[in-house]
Amino acid sequence: MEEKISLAIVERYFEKLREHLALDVAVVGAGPSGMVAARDLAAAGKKVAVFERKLAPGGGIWGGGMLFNEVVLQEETLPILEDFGIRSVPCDGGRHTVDAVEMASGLIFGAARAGAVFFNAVSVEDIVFKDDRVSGVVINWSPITRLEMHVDPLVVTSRAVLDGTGHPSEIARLAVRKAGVKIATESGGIMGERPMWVERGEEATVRDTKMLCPGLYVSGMAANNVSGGFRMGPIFGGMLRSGRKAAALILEELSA
Ligand code: 48F
Repeated sequence: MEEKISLAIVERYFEKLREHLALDVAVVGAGPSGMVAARDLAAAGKKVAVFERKLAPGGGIWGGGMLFNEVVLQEETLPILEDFGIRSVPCDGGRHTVDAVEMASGLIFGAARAGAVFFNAVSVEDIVFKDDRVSGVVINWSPITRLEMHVDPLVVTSRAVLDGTGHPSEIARLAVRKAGVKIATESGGIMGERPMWVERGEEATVRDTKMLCPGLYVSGMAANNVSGGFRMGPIFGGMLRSGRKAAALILEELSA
């Protein structure tokens, strides 16, 4: 019995990994924007994997605002929540509150159910950059990177990579720093996030969700950071819309 349980896990895990070594889309970061994108892409029939550094996917959702586990969403973004079966409660100004735990778990479940595969506790430490194009991700176990163990990574190739890494925009940073790419921002580099201005931040997150260079897209707070957008705190409508837009842009390119 004991070895059969281990065998079942090992066999299924490696089957999953083998099936996802060559992807349509590699989503880096399981925050709200990455998970909405992953769900939409998988629902459209694309082979999608989400690589998340932490043990629990969900990014910055779980803690709501200052650990009060509720987040706020604009009325017009409710249809995205409804696609995941996540509930909300109306508050003033045409906004709604959402239980942060229901939202995080609902997005995870929805993306997984649509067919996106999660590799949690896995960090993307580099990109594959071939023929002037981002063509995959270089992965390692998060504990290995955290402990700075000298262990070589594995590589997953992908037709498109989505940087959904949040505030640090780690994948765009790698493209600029290591591949010397000029990305699609005003300066051609990382502009850096600006302070809090909710309305502007929400707008910018969606506007700056785009292709940064061949093969590389950006969503969520990573989009704000690369293009110099304002931050917005625990209002999440922009994040959901950003994920949806990223998926649509990627689908358009992959189907061209
Ligand atoms: O930051 P995060 O939640 O992504 P997001 O979609 O959403 C931002 C909001 O949560 C919040 C906000 C809303 O107003 O401002 O901050 O932009 O999640 C990003 C995820 O990416 C993971 C990280 O652990 C987090 O869960 N991540 C970051 N770098 C890497 C990574 C990496 N190199 N490899 C794998 N995962």
